[in-house]
Amino acid sequence: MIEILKADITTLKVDAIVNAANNSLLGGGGVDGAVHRAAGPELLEFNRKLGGCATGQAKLSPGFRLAAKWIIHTVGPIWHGGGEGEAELLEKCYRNSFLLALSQDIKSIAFPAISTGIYGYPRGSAATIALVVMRQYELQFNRIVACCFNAEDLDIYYRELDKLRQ
Ligand code: AR6
Repeated sequence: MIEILKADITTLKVDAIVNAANNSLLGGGGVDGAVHRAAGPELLEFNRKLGGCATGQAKLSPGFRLAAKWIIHTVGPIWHGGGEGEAELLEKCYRNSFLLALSQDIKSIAFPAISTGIYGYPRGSAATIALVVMRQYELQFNRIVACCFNAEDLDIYYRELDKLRQ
């Protein structure tokens, strides 16, 4: 079941939260900064051993001080106007996060709106990609949360989900 929520993703009680990270996996601003602050310094220490992450791929760490047991770090594409494979890469972020979750027996998972902050991906088309992939994995999870950080994103997700269900 897909749930659209307005929340700080670091507060969610799910098996795994997804982090919109960068290629270093060593922290940054936005949701990544919030995840590192909430998980504690053990996360940075752990991630140093992961050797970074390519755009569109996903890597796993423990949740450390989070309520979530796991963090799936994925790296979204930087928006360059849409002609550089951004949509395919964003889709891969969602798909590879789900595949990693399935390999760990994760049953509940929350995603932020990957790439739509500092990386500049247009929010509407990013929400469509997110929801299309979420619907493909819906039956394999107890709970899939689309975690919006503001009211505008919440409206966009509800609208896009309605469109997909028509
Ligand atoms: N909970 C849920 N969503 C959040 C939170 C939060 N605590 N904080 C921000 N968002 P961004 P990106 C939303 O910029 O575009 C970092 O520096 C935010 O409103 O966090 O993928 C990384 O290290 C937006 O809708 O990620 C990378 O360098 C969404 O999360 C770069 O930013 C994604 O915004 C990644 O950029």
